[in-house]
This record gives sequence, structure tokens and C-alpha cells, in this order.
Amino acid sequence: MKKSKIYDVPASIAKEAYINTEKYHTLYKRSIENPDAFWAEQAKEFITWFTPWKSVQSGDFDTLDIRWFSGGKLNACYNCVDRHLKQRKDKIAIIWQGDDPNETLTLTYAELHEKINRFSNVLKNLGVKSGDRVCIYLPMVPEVAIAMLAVARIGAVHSVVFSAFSSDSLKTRILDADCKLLITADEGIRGGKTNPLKKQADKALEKCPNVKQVIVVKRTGGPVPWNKERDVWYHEALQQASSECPAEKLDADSPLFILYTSGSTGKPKGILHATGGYLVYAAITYKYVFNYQEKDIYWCTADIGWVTGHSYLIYGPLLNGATTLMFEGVPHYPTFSRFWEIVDKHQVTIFYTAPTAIRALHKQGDQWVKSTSRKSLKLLGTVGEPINPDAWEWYYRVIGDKRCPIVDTWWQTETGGILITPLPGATPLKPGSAGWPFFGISPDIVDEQGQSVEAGKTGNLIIKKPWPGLMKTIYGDQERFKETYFKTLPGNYLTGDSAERDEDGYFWITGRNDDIIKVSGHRIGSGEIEFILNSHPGIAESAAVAAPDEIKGNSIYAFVTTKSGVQPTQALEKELIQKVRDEIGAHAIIGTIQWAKDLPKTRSGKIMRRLLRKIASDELTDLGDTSTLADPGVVDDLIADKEKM
Ligand code: 7RM
Repeated sequence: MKKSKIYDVPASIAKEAYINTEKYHTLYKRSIENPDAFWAEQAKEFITWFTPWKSVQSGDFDTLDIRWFSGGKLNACYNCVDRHLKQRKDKIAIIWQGDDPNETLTLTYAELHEKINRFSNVLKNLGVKSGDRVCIYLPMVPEVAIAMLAVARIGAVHSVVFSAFSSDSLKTRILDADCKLLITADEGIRGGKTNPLKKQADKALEKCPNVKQVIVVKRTGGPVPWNKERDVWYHEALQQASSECPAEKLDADSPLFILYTSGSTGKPKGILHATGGYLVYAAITYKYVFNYQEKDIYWCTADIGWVTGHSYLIYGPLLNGATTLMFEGVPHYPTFSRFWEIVDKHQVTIFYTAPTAIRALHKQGDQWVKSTSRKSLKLLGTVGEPINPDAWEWYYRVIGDKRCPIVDTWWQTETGGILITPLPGATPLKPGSAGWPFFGISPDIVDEQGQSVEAGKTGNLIIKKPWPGLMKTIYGDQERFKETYFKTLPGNYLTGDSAERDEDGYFWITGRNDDIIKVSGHRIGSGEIEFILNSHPGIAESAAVAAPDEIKGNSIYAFVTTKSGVQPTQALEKELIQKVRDEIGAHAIIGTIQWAKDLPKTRSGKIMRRLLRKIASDELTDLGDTSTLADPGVVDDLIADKEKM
């Protein structure tokens, strides 16, 4: 059983908290016992509907045709922007902090509204229609928010691709979603280094004949290749467009966005979120998890290319009429004080980041923090991977000066929003635990047969009932949606994570139990890596697994077998690492390659990854059941080889 210190809610927060412990239990109980009434209330509070819905929720985890707020009509952009114009037109919606500390920009709700309207007209004039998919391959600039919301305003579907992805990854995603237009920039800039986005986009588009138009944001002004028939400058098009574009009235169930994420097999999955349910869930979780108050300055450090950037940099905060800060740069540039200098400069009150960033900064020592004030901070959050109690304590003690509660929020691209988290004011904090389920969420921890396990035992984390934020489907592949999440334990949503619950009902997430690897909080599929390694002419086969890493949480550890006659050399090792980086993106760096004469397989030829994970992690005392191995000697060889490395 996990044991830990308990931190009570700091008094300053308890005073202005929406929820206390008692209220949490009452509301939670009601949300589970009468979900329709609970979600109807939330949908009314957080969303302006053009037409009210007829049924709150229909369908279940057996039929998998789940609909939220059926019959209702709404628009995501209207709710993020127009809805606030009456009361908050001059309130700052977006603070943009450039990579260069001297470069800052703000957009009020009224300014954001005008730009979005213009850009919506640009898109319409270029022929984008309701339901069309638009790919957005942009760095962290305000235009990324404008583009997403403009796409949503006209009823099209955005598919944002992380700007560190390679042209190959971009191409795969454009083709899978059959996007007809691409929005990109000349170059990105992070940590003083430029990233040639337009060049990469052009390369991807050589293989995407259906993309007829490209809109290019001028970020650095660097030289770019130009195709007169196809390319349009963002700033020129914007100027010419009218500043009035009505928001489309869309069905609650209509798609809002696709976001690609890695699965166990090679091909990334296009996670599709529908409008009504997703927005209600993003909005309510934002308010209560961060205890959001009107005057807050909120900063989420996630990149827009990941789901955290969608739900908690754009949709959640803007739905609540908040001021959200967008940062173009990195935590270590120009110095390791950067985050805290930004906190001071913009008087940030709520700060949400990833454990990997905390660990990396912790390692640099306290002096980078101590030179800053951080007095404005009220609440801290983490997301993306388990946070070790050590890093948690440092975050709490040194960054938050013991004043700020930490919300360790567990969720996934698929879940749309936060599912398990402490609520400030309601949940006494245990470092390393994600706390209790959010309203309406029914998690359980079960064994392979689907039986609940007792407190203190590790098992598979599942969710038993639908909630509004859950993905609609995998774009173009309902079968894969069923297979991946609902086949192993029918009637439940399988998260793919291992977890345990303690006697106080706190959840402790221990990590993935499938073939997804979280490196610095970024999700990478072992299948994607293996596919690339195996396509090298010198490689016979490979298996990529997670090995623990002090800073990154996990690093990629690849066991690789060369073809007969091919020498495993250092040069080949370098070449393979580069190949994976080139084909996936700069965030996919293999940490270790171990040459393997053979891989451990069952008699039917399946690679036993469980064993490889143990070898990579040096967990050699208990290898578990090895009786199904075709050749037990293979494991001994790998262990012996590893010791020599
Ligand atoms: C939001 C996001 C999802 C996976 C998930 C977990 C891991 C996320 C936490 C966490 C422990 C947390 N979406 N994960 N948050 N593990 N504690 N607070 O990261 O789709 O990219 O990844 O991330 O394994 O299944 S994601």
C-alpha cells in the first residue's frame, strides 16, 4: 500500500475554494447517481446553446454510439469568445510571451473576436466548408489559437500537428484526415533556434494532392520557398477579409477536432472529439480543478500540439472567460530562471506544467528559482506522467513556497479532460497521487478478468461509465476504437494505465501497461519506432520499450537485431537514432540501443515485451513466468550483454 505524507489545503486557498471536502463527496455522489441531471446543469452553466438539447446522453459502452446533448446546437468559437463580449470585451484573453524575453503581445476578447472573424472569412473564401478538415502546423504563436477557433467557427474540423513533428509525420496525418487546407508558418523559433516549418510542410505536401491551399503565418521573416498557385500569406489575406462572420450553428455531436496520438501499433490514431460534450467537460474541469477566479492569470506550458494545449491552453480557459498565457519558448532559455521570470513578469496565479520540466529544473538547483519572487502564484498543477514525491516536494516547497496546492491531474488525449485529480480546497494532498475522481467519473482498478482488486493492489485502470469529454471515435476507424478501448474488458473504457488505490480512495497511477512510451510526457508508440528501425536495410527486427529515466520519466530503449552479415557498429547505432528522429520528430530520441542476437519470443513467435521491459529497467530479480519462452537462453544472453554495455 502506498503511504505518504498528507498536506492539508493551505488556508489562503481554502478561503476562496469552490469545493470543500464535504461538498466534493455530495456532488460526486449526485453526479454518479443522477448523471443526466448533473450534466444538464453544467451544460446550462458553461455553454450558450443556440438550440437546447433534447437528451443529455444516450448510448453506452456496449453499443458505443454515445451521444451527448443530442438535438442541441452550439458553436465552440462562439462560446470561447462571443459569449464573453458583453462583460469582458476589454479583458485580456491571450497573453503571448515570445521566445525572446522582450517580445510580448496581448489580445483582448474583442481583438481576438475581430481576428477570428476575419480569418474565418479567409477560410471560407478559400473554399473551406463545414465538416472539412483543416491541418494546423504552427508553433506557439497567437495565430494558432485564432486558426483553431476560426476553423471551429465555420464548422470545419481542426487537426493540429505538433510543430516538432517531421514532414513525414505531418504527411501521414494530413492524408489520414484528408485535410484540404494547411496552415503553417515560415519558421518557428524556440530557445533561439529556428525550425523551418514551411520547408517541411512543402515536403509533406508533395505527397498530399488534396491540399490545394496553404496559409503561411510570417513569424521570423526568414526566406521560404513559395508556390504562387497555392500559398497565401496570413497577414495579407486577413487584411482583405471582412470582420464579420457569423458562427455556424452546429449539432452537439458534430466533430470539433482530430488530434493524432500514438497507439500500440505503428499507425497513429486520429482521436476525434465531438463539440458539445467536449466543451462542457473542458469548461467544468478547468473551473474546479484550477479553482479559477475571474482575476486569475493562467499559464499552461503545454504545446498546442498535444491535448493539454487544446483543453487547458485554449478551450477550458477561454470557455471560462479567463486570461491564458501562451509561451513560445523553452524552460532553459535564456537561463533556467525563465519560467519564474515569466511568472513574475505577467503575475501568473495558476501554473500548469509537466513533471519532466520540474525534474529538469530541480536538477539545476534552487538558485535559479530563488532569484525570482513568484508571489503571484496561488496554485500549481502537473500533467503527463506520474510525478515522483521528490519532485512534488520541490515543486511545493521551492516553487510554491508551501503556499500553493498542487493538482496532479491524470487524463489522456482520449478522455478530453482531466479525470482524476485533487480539487483545491477539497482534497488533502498526497505527493505522488492524482487523488480522487472528478465529478461523473467512475474509475476502477481491475485484474485481467475484470474483477476489482483490493486497495493496495496494482491493476488495470478502467472507467465504467461514459462522461462528456470522452472521444467520439478514431477518425475513420470505429472498429479500431472498439478494439483498442472496449474489447479487452467489455462494457468498460480501458485506459491502458496501471494504477492502485489506497485505503483513502486515492489513485496512484504507476504508468502505461501497453506499448505506449511516455518520454518527457510526450506519447510515443513502440510500434512506430520499430517500424522505422525495421525498415532499415541492415535490420532484421527490433523491440522498443520504456526504461526509467531520472528526468524524462522514461527513455526509449531499443533491442535491435541486425541481418546476418551486418555488423552492429557505433556508426549504425547513430544512423538508427537519426533515422527515428528524422521520421517521427525531434521529440523521439532513442536513449539506448542494445544489439540483440535474438529477441525473446513465445513458441508462437510473439516478442515477450514484458521481459524486455524488465531487462531494460534492470528489474532482474523477478522476471515472472518465462515458461512460454521458445528459447529461455535468449534472455540470459541479453542480460549478460547488458552487463557488458
Ligand atoms: C494529458 C496527457 C496519456 C497518458 C496516460 C498516463 C500519462 C497523464 C498523468 C499520467 C500519471 C498523471 N495525454 N499521464 N497524466 N500519469 N499521472 N497525472 O498526457 O494522451 O498524451 O497521455 O499520460 O500514462 O495514459 S496523453
